[in-house]
Amino acid sequence: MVAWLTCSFSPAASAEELPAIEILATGGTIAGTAASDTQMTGYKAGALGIDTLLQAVPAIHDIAVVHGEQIANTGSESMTTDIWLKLATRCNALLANPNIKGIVITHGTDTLEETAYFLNLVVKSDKPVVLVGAMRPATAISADGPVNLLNAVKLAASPKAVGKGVLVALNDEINGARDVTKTSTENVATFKSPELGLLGYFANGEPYFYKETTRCHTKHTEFDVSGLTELPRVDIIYTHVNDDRHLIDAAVHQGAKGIVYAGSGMGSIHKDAEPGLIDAQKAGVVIVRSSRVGNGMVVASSAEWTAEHFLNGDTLNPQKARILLQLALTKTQDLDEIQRMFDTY
Ligand code: DAS
Repeated sequence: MVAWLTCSFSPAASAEELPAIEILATGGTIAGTAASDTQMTGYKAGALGIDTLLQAVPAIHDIAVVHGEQIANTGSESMTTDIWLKLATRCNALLANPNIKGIVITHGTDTLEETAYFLNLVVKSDKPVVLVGAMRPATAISADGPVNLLNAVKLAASPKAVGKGVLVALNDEINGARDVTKTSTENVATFKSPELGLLGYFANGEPYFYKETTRCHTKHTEFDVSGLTELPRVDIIYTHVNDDRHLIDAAVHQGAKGIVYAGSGMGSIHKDAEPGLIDAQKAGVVIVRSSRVGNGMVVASSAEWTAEHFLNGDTLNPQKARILLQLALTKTQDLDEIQRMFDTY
């Protein structure tokens, strides 16, 4: 039983006046069910289809004419490139239709930031694409899914959201795909853009923008995944005390075309891991220094790392630096060109 409040609304405007919004469902907690309304963990993610989610939020029909598609039904901890490429293809096809004003994607929260950033780089439209999830399953007391979904549809239907890049709407806040990250394993206020800040808020269901990103996105990017069936393998190596080269060597052995090193501090490399990165670079693997810290820039620091042509991951967290490096490698192996991309997106 879905515990969401359901009640009937008479449409405020006739259907032909309301914007058409497509809802692409991928699963996650927003579609999750548990045995009781007090169970907040250990539920089955992606248990409910998009039609059930829409039935529980009839107010959506006052703000848009919505049509739902089930692209996948998975916990996003298991998100795949295949689903990403399906989403990108579907988004670009739908947004080319002049009658469709925007897209909402329902998604698990665990990797929502990654899908948002990937689409921020490959969707070729300035129409709104809004990702939405929930931290409590649909069957829970005070489930956050319904209001998040209502807000997301409102945002996707808003002219204010045009040209803002891919957006993330949870907990009455609007974040941009590039800077947003999940900051709490269980809090409904989990999505933040630490230091760089959110873009706006919802008040009574209305979106209000206060900022927009300075980085290139969506229709202005140089990336095109149409026709691709996979992305180049890029691995992330997370540093720690007593780090060494073994996982770097394993990544190279597995055929990694790029390695994102989640270094300490400003992308610092452990002395016992450095030889592995140097050899990987010499073998043609592109190395990007990122940081496990979570805030601040990673720019050139040690002259030796610059001399070894290790690239700088800017403010992207390691999982987002990996996405940009993957897409960069679909275009070029030129290190100066790839660094330009990290300075641009
Ligand atoms: N079930 C996890 C996921 O699909 C968590 C969530 O959705 O919030 O990402």
